[in-house]
Amino acid sequence: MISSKEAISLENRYGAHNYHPLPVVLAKGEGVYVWDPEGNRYYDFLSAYSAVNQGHCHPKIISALKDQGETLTLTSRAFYNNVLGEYQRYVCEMFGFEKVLPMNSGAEAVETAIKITRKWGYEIKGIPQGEAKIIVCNNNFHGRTTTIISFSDDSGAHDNFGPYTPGFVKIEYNNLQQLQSALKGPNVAGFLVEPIQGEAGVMVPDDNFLKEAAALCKENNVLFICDEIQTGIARTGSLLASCGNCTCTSACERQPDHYTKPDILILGKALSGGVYPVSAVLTDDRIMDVIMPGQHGSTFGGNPLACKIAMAALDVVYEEKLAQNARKLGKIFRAEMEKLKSECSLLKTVRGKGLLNAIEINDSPESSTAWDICVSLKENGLLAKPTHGNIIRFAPPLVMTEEQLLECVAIIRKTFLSYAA
Ligand code: IF1
Repeated sequence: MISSKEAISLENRYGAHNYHPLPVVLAKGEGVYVWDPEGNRYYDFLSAYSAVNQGHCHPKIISALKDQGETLTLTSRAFYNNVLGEYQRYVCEMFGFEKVLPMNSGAEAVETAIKITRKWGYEIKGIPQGEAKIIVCNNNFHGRTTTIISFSDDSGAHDNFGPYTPGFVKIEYNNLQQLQSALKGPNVAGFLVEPIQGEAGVMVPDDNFLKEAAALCKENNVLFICDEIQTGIARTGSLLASCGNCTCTSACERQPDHYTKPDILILGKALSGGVYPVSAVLTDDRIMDVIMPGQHGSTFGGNPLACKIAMAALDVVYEEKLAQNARKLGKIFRAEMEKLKSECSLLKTVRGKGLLNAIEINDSPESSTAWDICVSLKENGLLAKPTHGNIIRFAPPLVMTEEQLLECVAIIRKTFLSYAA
C-alpha cells in the first residue's frame, strides 16, 4: 500500500486543487472508524458530509452492492428495470409522497427540483413565460452547478463563474417577514430552503420557521421546497429535519402537529449510506405530472444498483433506529460541549440538532485556530473539518454508541483544553 506521504503528493501533482484537505489519508473504514495507510485509527466526525450516516462499509449495504453488482448495474431508462419500481414504492411510502424522480448527485436533484418548480409555475400556476422566480436564502448551499452557484453568496463558490442564471430572489434565512414580502412579489413559483443550513455553519432556524414558511407558501400558491440532502435520513434526530420538533419514537411517526410536509423534498448523500451517488426528488402527482417523457433525466438515475443500495441503506435507518440514536446522542453531545464551554474560553457557541452540530471558536474567521484544533484532533484520533474559518462541524456516523461518543467527547475535551483553559 502507498504511504500517506505518497498519496498526498500524487493528489497534489495530478489533481485539480479544488479542495484543501486536512493532512490525513484514509485507506479503510468500518462503522464510526477510519484508518490511514499506516494503520492509525480515527473516529470520523464528518461522515463524508453526512453521507455515511449508516457508518462506513455497512455490511447490509455492501452486500446489496455486491449482489446487484453481479446481477445488473445499468440499463438506462430506455428500458424498464426490475428494481426501480420497487425502490420508487419504497421511498414514496417511507417519506409520504406520491412520486419520485431519481438522480445521482445532490446538485442534480436540486436542479431537478428547480426545473419541476419552474415548469409547474408556467403550466399550472400560469406564470408568464420566462418570468418564474424562486425564493432562496442567504448563505445557502445547494451544490455547485452553474445555476445553483448563481444564487450562492459565497464568493469562492460564485465569483467568476458567470454569466449567472436569473430568476432567483434572495431573502434572509429564518426571516418570516422577508419571506412574506418576497412571496407577494409577482411570479413566484417556489421557496427553496435548507431546514438547517449546513455549510453556513449549522444554522438552526427558530422552531416555528419551517412550519410557518410552509403555511405562507401555501397561502400564496408557491411550492415549498426542502433541500434535505444534508439534514435528511435521520441526521438531525428525526427521519427528516422538516419534521420540526417531532419527538416521535419510531423513525418518524409524522405527528401531524409537528410535521411540515414540503411540496418538494430533495434527498441525497445518506440515501445510499455513502456507498454510491444516489439522489431523489419527491413530490405529489399534481406537481410531478408536469414532467413528461424526454423533458428530464439522466443516464445513471434510477439504475438497479443504485436502487438496491438505497433500499438497503434505508432499511438500516429503520432497523438500527438511527433517528432515535441521533436524537439521544445529540443531546448528550451538546450538553458535554456546553460543559466544556464553561471551562474553556475557546468555545463561543455550541449549536445543532441530533448529530449535526457545530462549535464556533472564539477567534476571528481569518485566524488559523479552528484549523489548528482540527489538526490536533486528528493527532488525538478524531477527524473533523473547519468551515468558514472559525466553525468546526461535528457529524459522526449515526451508528455510534454512547460509550464511543463519550470517548470522543474526552478527545475533544483534551484537545481544546491543551489550547486554552
Ligand atoms: C463539496 C458543505 C456539507 C448540501 C446541500 C446540496 C448539496 C449539498 C444542503 C450538493 C452538498 C456538500 C458538498 C461538499 C461540501 C458539502 C457540505 F460543506 F458545503 F456544506 F455537506 F456540509 N444541498 N454538500 O449540503 O450535493 O452535489 O455535492 O452531492 O465539497 O462541495 P452534491
